[in-house]
Amino acid sequence: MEEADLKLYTLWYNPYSMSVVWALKLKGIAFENIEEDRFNKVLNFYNNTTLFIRKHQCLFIWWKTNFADDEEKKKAIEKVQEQLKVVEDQCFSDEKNFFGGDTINMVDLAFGSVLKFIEALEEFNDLKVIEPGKFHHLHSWFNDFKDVQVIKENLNPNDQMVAYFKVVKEKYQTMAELKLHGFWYSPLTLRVILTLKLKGITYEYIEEDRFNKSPQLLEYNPVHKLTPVLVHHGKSICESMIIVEYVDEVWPQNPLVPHDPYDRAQARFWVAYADQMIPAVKPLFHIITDDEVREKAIERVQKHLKVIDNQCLIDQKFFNGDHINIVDIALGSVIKFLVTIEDLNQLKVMEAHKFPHLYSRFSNFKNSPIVKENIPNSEKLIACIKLMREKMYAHS
Ligand SMILES: N[C@@H](CCC(=O)N[C@@H](CS)C(=O)NCC(=O)O)C(=O)O
Repeated sequence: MEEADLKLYTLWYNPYSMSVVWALKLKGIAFENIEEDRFNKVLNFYNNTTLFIRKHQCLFIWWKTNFADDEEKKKAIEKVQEQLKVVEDQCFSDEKNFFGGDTINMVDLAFGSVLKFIEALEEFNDLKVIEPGKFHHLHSWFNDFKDVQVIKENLNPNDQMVAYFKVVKEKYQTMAELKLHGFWYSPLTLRVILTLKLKGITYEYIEEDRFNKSPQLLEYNPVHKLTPVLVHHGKSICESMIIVEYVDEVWPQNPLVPHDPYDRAQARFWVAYADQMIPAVKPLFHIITDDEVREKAIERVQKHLKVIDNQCLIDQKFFNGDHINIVDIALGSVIKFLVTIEDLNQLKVMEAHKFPHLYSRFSNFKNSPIVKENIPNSEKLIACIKLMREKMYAHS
């Protein structure tokens, strides 16, 4: 079989992935191994992890945290050992080396990957769980298993796994410290998501329901009761661009706000302009049946676009010059909203020939890697906005 015919998406340190990799290697099947990034797609990751936590709760606890005290540590070890004891007492027969007899089979692969994971966790947390005295059969079987040529050649080194566990732990700690409440389809939430992604910061994302906001959101933003809200160490920060600047100050890597005071003032001017443009864009969100009213609404937005095209984009520093900065984030999110509405309502507002600079800069912006990866999918967005609009009309 050609390598291109078979693709395997893995997390290299994960026991499930390990079992499948070993199975393919044992069969001598060529495959393309595509390594996934656990933290890149935070939402999916959470969904998947829920399953993982349920299945291997005790293992997961070890990985994620330090034990609060010795009692907790003891309990976690006991819980895993209870399960290992079942395997030790029930699964082995003296005549066979492996579950598969003389050669390994799928049971060996399944247990092997879990034991490998436990072994790395033992080192990571300085614990002893698979004690040879208590788990004689399991211990010697695992040594034989690791000695099988194909397994030996495809065994992740413990120090590499321990180093990765450390990274994961740190990321979880940041996630516990930093939470973002938002709507995935909102341009203002997008501002904050892009900022955090551009800085490479891990956070927990909490999707709010516009029609049934969480009590936490109402508590964190009691004044406006709007998203996005960032919660850092339990303290909330509201207003999208205030959040962007806050993040930029706390995590200075990949700076977004210009250092020079004059440039900074200019950047803030255009950020304010992007926000001032929103009330002009909003009416286009609705179905406007009167042609004259619709044309007037379009003209109003186009006046703003002209100003940006003529005044803001002359300066290469802004709107995707060398690096994305706060002006790109503020304007880019509003323009993304505008072009979505254009598609939704079949309007032509940001015409390339009328706003050539804006048109090409927005295209650079949306195609830059971090933006491309995190900007909502247009079709999904339009479907969602349509539904939301119906719901809003039904409520009013
Ligand atoms: N100026 C605020 C505006 C926030 C805002 O309007 N958020 C909208 C989402 S795009 C919201 O939460 N709407 C919910 C509602 O209106 O109840 C900011 O920049 O964060």
